[in-house]
Amino acid sequence: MSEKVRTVKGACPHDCPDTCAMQVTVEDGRVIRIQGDAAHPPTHGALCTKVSRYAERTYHPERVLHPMRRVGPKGGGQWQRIGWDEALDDIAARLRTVAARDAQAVLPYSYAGTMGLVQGESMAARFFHRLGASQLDRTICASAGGAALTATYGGKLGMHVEDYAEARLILIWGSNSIASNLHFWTFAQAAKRQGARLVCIDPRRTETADKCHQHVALMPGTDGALALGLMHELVAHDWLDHDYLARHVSGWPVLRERALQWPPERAAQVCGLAAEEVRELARAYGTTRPAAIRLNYGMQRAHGGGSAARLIALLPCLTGAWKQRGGGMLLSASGWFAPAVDAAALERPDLMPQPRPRTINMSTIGDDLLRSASPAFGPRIDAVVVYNSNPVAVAPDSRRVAAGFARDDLFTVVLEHFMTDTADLADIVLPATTQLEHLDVHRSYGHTYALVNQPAIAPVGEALPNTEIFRRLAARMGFTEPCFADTDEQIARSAFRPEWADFDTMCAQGWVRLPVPERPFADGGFATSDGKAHADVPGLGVPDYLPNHESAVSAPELAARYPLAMISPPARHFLNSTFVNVKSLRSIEGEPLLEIHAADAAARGIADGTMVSVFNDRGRYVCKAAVGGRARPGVVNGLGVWWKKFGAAGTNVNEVTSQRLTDIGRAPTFYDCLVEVRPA
Ligand SMILES: Nc1nc2c(c(=O)[nH]1)N[C@H]1C(S)=C(S)[C@@H](COP(=O)(O)OP(=O)(O)OC[C@H]3O[C@@H](n4cnc5c(=O)[nH]c(N)nc54)[C@H](O)[C@@H]3O)O[C@H]1N2
Ligand SMILES: Nc1nc2c(c(=O)[nH]1)N[C@H]1C(S)=C(S)[C@@H](COP(=O)(O)OP(=O)(O)OC[C@H]3O[C@@H](n4cnc5c(=O)[nH]c(N)nc54)[C@H](O)[C@@H]3O)O[C@H]1N2
Ligand SMILES: [Mo]
Repeated sequence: MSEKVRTVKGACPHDCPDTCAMQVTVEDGRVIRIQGDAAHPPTHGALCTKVSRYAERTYHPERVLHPMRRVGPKGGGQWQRIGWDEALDDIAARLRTVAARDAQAVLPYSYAGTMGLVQGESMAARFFHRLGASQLDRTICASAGGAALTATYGGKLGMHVEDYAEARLILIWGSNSIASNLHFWTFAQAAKRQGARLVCIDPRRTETADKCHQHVALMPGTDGALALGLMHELVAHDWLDHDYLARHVSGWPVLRERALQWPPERAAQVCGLAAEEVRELARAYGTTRPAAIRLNYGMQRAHGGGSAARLIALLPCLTGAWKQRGGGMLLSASGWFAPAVDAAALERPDLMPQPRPRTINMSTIGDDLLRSASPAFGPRIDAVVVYNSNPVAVAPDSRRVAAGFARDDLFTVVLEHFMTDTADLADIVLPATTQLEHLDVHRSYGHTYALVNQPAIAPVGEALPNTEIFRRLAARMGFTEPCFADTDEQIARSAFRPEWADFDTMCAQGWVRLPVPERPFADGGFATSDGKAHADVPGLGVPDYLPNHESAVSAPELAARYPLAMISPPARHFLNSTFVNVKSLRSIEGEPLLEIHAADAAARGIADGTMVSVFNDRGRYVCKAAVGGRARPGVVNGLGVWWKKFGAAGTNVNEVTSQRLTDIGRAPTFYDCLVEVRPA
């Protein structure tokens, strides 16, 4: 190694349960290699295909390198390079004008482009709180499942990912783990080598389903019915842990009555399965120890998604699976970080005016940008500041989202690495640093380690970290509170309470394991007020199966016109809409595809490779058909999330998805979507 070569400790910033520890090799100020940290147990030295190419993204020739102002019509693609001072003066002046009427007319729009606690909602949140801007309800991904876990366990808590290696049965439920949770898959593989049985519960025959012993291909949005069918069998065969139920579960008698109404035949009929599949699955789950469930967010993107997640979260409480290492379930581990992260210090909600500003749900941004002022809604949205998100591509019903962002009287600022579909509709685009260029600290929603990310290189071009952009804006707005002068290191140091994750230890090692107990619920001890898992929840009752908004049961007239149920799960080589513009990854994915079963294709005169139009009352998506075994009859899979400008006719899959929300958690229902398909 030359003397100019050094290794920097990093963390993967992406919205993925794995939050890997990275080793970044820098030579002469340039990143030459990115590897997984072999010492970090969940990462065990391996990165996914996407992030091992992160340097290609950072040094991409199309990086936004300096601030730009729109010239010509909105969306016209004409930009003028401007200096930082001019850009920030301009933005401050515009925000001040809007805020002089009503600061709630300003809306921040952000999600998890980076999951970092520093470059996420620290300085940005302080800024918008102090301004009195509308608050954003960040629901686009996980809030139905999150509400379900909180109702059931008292928090977003679950198994240690490492413990799946000890399981004898793993239900991989609503998760394409090989694509979206690769480091869990490694532990599942270890269990498989020891003789464990792997079952995949997913409407799509995913690459993960290919590698499991059994694939239960249920209809989208029917997981609640399947869980109730399983419970029926657990009761009927007495595969229950009565002691665990008596001591650690509240509301079981009512749930038991409900479960008894769901014999396997009824569940199978709703799910589009054979009764024998339900019976067999129940037998395996009821009689194998340890038994683990890896639930993922795919199953909660439908009307009844929250109730279904509550039912599934209760399964290990019925069988006492929590007692064994390698038993239990995991949807999210992020709640383990709740006591460790000092969110109030990071985000300073105390800076908000009283009464607190209204809240806008990010999942209904399409409608909300098009709404006029009213007593119920409050002021029209006049300014949006987007960072860490690409709503024009990822938010549902995107024809309306794009129409909203195209409003001439809307002032839009986008902090980005690239000219995304959203940046295309901005008034001002500001260049943001990538993970290789800034400091951050991270928690995870799939393991229990806190991580640090040291900057490896100087910012590319004139890019600045999100924090610095909001710091400079705050100064221009005249915000003089001392928190607006905090450096990134001060913010990073204050993010974790030192007794949970000491910053200096994190810097030395790269990561720190939180002191989360082994077999956390072996003897109850849930995070609810009474320490029990709750089947019956005040205000919610006992969970039930709720059919999709868009199904033959709930909307027969709609189902007659649009008979196919569409889901739009992530493509393996993209991360939501991130990486779509990285050529090497895009060439692996090829082009936007709609997977369709041979019988459904034949009935419509569609062959493999036919360009098709996927449509409903909301819009129309044009892409290529992939006829084959990945789609079950009655279901089409539109893999996401492509940038519209890379799609045929400038469309992507969200043209057809709806803004309706889930039963609990106010989340989107991307996978509750009826369509029809025709050759284009
Ligand atoms: N490579 C890659 N990794 C990712 C992402 C990505 O885009 N690409 N996204 C990241 C994000 S933001 C998240 S939230 C996480 C988790 O994101 P998830 O969306 O949970 O990710 P997957 O596990 O890939 O996909 C969900 C699976 O659920 C299935 N599914 C769809 N509808 C249903 C249903 O009704 N019932 C059941 N049982 N299954 C259903 C889909 O077919 C798919 O295989 O992954 C993260 N990791
Ligand atoms: N149809 C359909 N739609 C979906 C889904 C689906 O399964 N089907 N999945 C949904 C889910 S689970 C999620 S989580 C959402 C995700 O939606 P988003 O959170 O919007 O995720 P991305 O599309 O990856 O966009 C993140 C953007 O942040 C930018 N970014 C990254 N780091 C930084 C930074 O440090 N600073 C700044 N300023 N920008 C940065 C990236 O360049 C990228 O353009 O999409 C949802 N949309
Ligand atoms: Mo997500």
